[in-house]
Amino acid sequence: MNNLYRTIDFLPHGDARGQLVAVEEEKDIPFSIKRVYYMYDTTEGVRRGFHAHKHLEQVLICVHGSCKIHLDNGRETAEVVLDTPNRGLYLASNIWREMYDFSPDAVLMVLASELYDEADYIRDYDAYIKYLKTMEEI
Ligand code: T46
Repeated sequence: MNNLYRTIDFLPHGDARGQLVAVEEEKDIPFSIKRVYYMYDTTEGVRRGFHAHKHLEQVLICVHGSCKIHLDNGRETAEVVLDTPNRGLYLASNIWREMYDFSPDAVLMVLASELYDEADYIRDYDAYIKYLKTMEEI
């Protein structure tokens, strides 16, 4: 058990034709899905993210290829490898995240609990630590 993330393994419906994974809100995904986005054609060596969310919950699924996620909650950090299309990475709110080491063929899909709202982002690490202190999380 850790305070940074949890992984969710989805059941692949495999047969002679190949694999199929279905995810349902409030069942496989622990929230109602309001938005889906995905990133691909990521420039080699690039690092993305560098922010936390005040309220947003998300599940990240690398549906093709691989990438790594750096996580930080102000007290501890973790590096998570996403390289399995039937595994999701659940991130609650208030977790700093950076995505890196994308393979050239990586497609990182994200299921989100809210519509896009720039006001929900904390894009400065020092501001994030101050925000956690106001929340008395560290
Ligand atoms: C997160 C990580 C895992 C939109 O217009 N709508 C959207 O739903 C999103 C996600 C982004 N955008 C725009 C905002 C920026 O102009 O797309 C551009 C790239 O977004 P950003 O720089 O925030 O992308 P990342 O890869 O740094 O972060 C994204 C998500 O924004 C973020 O919520 O947790 O992926």
